[in-house]
Amino acid sequence: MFCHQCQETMKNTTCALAKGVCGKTAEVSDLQDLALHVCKGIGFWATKALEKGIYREDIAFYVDRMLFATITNANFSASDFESWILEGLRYRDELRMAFVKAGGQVTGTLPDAATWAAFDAEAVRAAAAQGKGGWKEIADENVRALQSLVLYGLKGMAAYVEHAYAIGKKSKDVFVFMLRALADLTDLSLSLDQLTALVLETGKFGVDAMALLDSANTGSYGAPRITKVRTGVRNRPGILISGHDLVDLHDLLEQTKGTGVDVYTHGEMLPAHYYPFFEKYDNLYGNYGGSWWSQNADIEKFGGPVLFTSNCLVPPKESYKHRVFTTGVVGFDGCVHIPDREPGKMKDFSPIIELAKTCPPPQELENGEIIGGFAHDQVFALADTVVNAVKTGAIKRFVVMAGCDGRQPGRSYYTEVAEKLPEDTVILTAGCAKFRYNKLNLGDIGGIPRVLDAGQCNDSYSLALVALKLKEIFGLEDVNQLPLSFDIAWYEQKAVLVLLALLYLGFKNIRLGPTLPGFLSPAVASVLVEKFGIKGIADAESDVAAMMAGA
Ligand code: SF4
Ligand code: SF3
Repeated sequence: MFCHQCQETMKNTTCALAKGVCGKTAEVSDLQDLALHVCKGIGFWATKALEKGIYREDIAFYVDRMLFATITNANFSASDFESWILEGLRYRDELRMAFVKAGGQVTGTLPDAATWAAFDAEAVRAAAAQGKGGWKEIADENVRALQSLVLYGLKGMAAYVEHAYAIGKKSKDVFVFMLRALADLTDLSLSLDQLTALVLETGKFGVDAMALLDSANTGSYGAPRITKVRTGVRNRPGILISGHDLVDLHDLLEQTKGTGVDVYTHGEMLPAHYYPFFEKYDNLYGNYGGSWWSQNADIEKFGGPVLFTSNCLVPPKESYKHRVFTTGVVGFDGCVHIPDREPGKMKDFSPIIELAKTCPPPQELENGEIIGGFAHDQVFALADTVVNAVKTGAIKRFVVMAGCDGRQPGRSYYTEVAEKLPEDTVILTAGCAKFRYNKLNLGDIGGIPRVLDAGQCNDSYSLALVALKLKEIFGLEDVNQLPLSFDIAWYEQKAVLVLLALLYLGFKNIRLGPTLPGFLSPAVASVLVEKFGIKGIADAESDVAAMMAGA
């Protein structure tokens, strides 16, 4: 295997042994490479077919789901990828045939039906084991680095697009870009400049994808508003729901209504509480536990079933595996998978609810509250207060600390930064990075909490909107003139997309930690440093001092 897509990659270079640090096996890693290789082929033929006016949304959505399924900690099942690859090959050939039927010219001969009929799961496994479609096939390290930025950005984009799609919002432009970008990744003649342009274009469509999801979420569930979320438990059985999918949460709340079973959020599902729509469900009790990596301990204590609606799933321990359910692109062999919803219907979560009824209530981990809900509308509603506080000097600086959390002990840096930032600073956050400091009591500035949580990682878009609004209010020419610093934490590929989106929007001097991506080559890393002022982190004390000095 050769996987370097996340921040926890071995020695910050590559997971190349029998298993990745995340627990992904070499077999699954190779199958994921092959699945992406097939998606690139689909992208190639889909782009050709578009020239003839042929567009298949079902195929675009399939590609989207594959990109999402290969994100870190989403799907660990070899058999899922085997069948998806076979499905993808069919799609690719349908596009190729459609192109030919429309008068398109192809070189070489097309494999016939019999050839493809013989290509079965075993053949898929054999091709994957040979490393087909993997990074090792690309020799030039700079091409590999730039392609990684594009591909990982696309994965993040795919996740957000999938969540929006579930709510009924889609964008043909974004789908077409994803297909075209995948096609471009098959073209090894692209220059480094052309690849760099593709990286920035990925950021542009990343903004579009996040805007799409933002409008889907707020359109269906209302604009997030200041909310206090309980961290304690009550004496009834519960279901823990994790991930980013709000439609799954909605289905689950509808089906648990009046059953005596409570629903608790975990990790990135916490911000669901901020949406007014979910207020009517009195069995949506609170948030349980910390961010994704604390799930082993949290699930053990929770005692009831857990539903994973997206990443981040940690390979479950035998002691609680029978209580873990997956849905959507998430998969783990041996865990029950809840099938996709049929058009116009809900997913059927009854197996989870029946199991919950037989389980003890969750054990209490803590008993406090988390405050959040500071997405764009809520912050805009407070704009006068915020602007005044800046003008009077009560707020000296905003520090964006959005992004991901992770297991590495060095991430205590982010807790330290939050603690060490002077009392006249406000932290803007989104994503699961916040679990490093959202339970500290950091106080408020004239009623404005010092930690403003906008929501999930995709709500980093909200933070960008807030910054752009402040720029407008203060009449600045450049967003980088604001008293604003970035100290972003990354782990998986959605954070790559968020970073590319921020670069596209013109934000500079972003601190990125806890380590710079291992998939960057030295030359590509120095371009990011020189052109965009991206920097790694030092220790909390010197970084706080540097940020307060505007660096
Ligand atoms: Fe390693 Fe991260 Fe890839 Fe898992 S996703 S195999 S931890 S680089
Ligand atoms: Fe977290 Fe996985 Fe990135 Fe959505 S849930 S931010 S790590």
